[in-house]
Amino acid sequence: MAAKRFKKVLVANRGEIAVRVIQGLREMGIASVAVHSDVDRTALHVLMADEAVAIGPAPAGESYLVGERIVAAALDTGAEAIHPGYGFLSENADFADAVEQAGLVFIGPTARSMRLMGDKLSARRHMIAAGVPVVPGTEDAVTDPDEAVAVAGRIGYPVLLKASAGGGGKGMRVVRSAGEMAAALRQTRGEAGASFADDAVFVEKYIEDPKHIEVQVVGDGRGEVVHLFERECSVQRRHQKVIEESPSPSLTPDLRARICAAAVQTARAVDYRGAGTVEFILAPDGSFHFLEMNTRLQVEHPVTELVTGTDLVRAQVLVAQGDGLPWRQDELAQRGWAMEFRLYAEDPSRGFVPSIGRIESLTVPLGPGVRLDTGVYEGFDVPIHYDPLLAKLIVWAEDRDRCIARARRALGEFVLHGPVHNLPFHRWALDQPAFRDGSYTTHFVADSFDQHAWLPELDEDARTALIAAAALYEAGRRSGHESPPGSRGGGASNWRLSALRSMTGNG
Ligand code: MV4
Repeated sequence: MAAKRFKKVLVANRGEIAVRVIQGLREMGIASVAVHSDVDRTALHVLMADEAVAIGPAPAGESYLVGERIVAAALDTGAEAIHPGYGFLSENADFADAVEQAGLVFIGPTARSMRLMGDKLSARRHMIAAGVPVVPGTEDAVTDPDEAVAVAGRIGYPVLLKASAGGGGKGMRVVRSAGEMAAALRQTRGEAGASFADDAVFVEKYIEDPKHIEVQVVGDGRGEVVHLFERECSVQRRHQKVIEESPSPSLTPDLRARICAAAVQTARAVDYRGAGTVEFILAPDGSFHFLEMNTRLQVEHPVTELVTGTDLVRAQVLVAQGDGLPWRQDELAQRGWAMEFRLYAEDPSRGFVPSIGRIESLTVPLGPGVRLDTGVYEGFDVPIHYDPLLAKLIVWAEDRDRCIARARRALGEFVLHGPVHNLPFHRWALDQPAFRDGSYTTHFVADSFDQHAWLPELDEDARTALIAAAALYEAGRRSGHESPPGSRGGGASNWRLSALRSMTGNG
């Protein structure tokens, strides 16, 4: 295939990923077209792109998810290709078809790969046929509770009921005994039918306390596939990843080689084109199983870029142009260690509810080994309509200990005023023993993070002032009650806690 160099590409996304793609295009000498909703008129991706097209009102369903408007914007501006980023239309096979039917190039996999991997049962069947290890379970949808009980009897409890059309942790239910099966199956099918218009549910062995390991792959669509090693993504909260790192602290060289080979086998089995990620679950006994394949560039791709010294957006563009892969497998290696900290506008002390508002001040750490992929700037009003991800801090160092030290330094220098955010959560996570020694699993946040016992850290002066103020307040209150300070049980630590909580708004 003769390579056709793109001159202009439309970026069908917003926020930090749209900025990242625009930067990659610019480095390749390719002009960029941004699209934006009404509230995003002054968003960073719009300011950075060479051109911008308004595509509708704030709700994503009326703008970023309207495929026809995006295709029309590309045709109107003379763009030759569309980069979908992640989320929105990135894994929508009908959109990929519409892009190609308009004579444009979709920078991503074929619609066929997206359909095949978008359905979990179909992905499972393909992987079984390709010889990739999958979690023990059924190859077909299960509707009869007696059949589900028979399967569970064979593979052993607990089992997991999974909706074939589910994703991101939706449509899953753990079943621990035969007595729970009928009701659980009915509920999971009902929810799947209502949420995904597809009530197909299958049974899998439930792996307790797993690690989430994923492998970055890039294919040329003609059978050639390379992997760029793994990312460990077990620091997550309700299926939303918060910290990712590469390499995984849990893989031996042998296990790494086997997981990466299974990922390549997965991608080859579908003649994969472009960048994709194969997700595995790693059980405490060291066995690993295919879970699903994400047919897009992922949020956490920068940790792979830093550890392998590559540019995945450039690779996506080259493959889409028909240039083939930019590297051979033997040119790729992991060097050093990288971690990504997702900066969300959400409040860790209030169940991580999203927060909005103007970015009042922003001091970015930078310095050696620090990268910031951001979608915001000082003065920008964070809209309520989209994902609360503001930016990603990615840190690289020669080994894991130095990476943690550098991350602590960078997170300590980072100042953001405006929306409530999770920087204090990251500083907390870095100090947890299970994180520091790399033993953390997908249950880490749920098991270790207690929002009610958690005090966001204060600097020393603020802490001293608060404790002094609380002591004075308490002494005054107690003298009014005729009881000397400290005469009631647990006094000192209790008042200190409650005073700190009320004064930091961390009740
Ligand atoms: C599992 C599992 C345990 N056993 N499957 C969650 C989202 C989807 N990608 C698959 N997920 C899981 N599937 C079996 N058979 C545990 C999870 C899971 C999980 C997986 C990856 C990352 C974080 C997770 C958090 C909770 C549960």
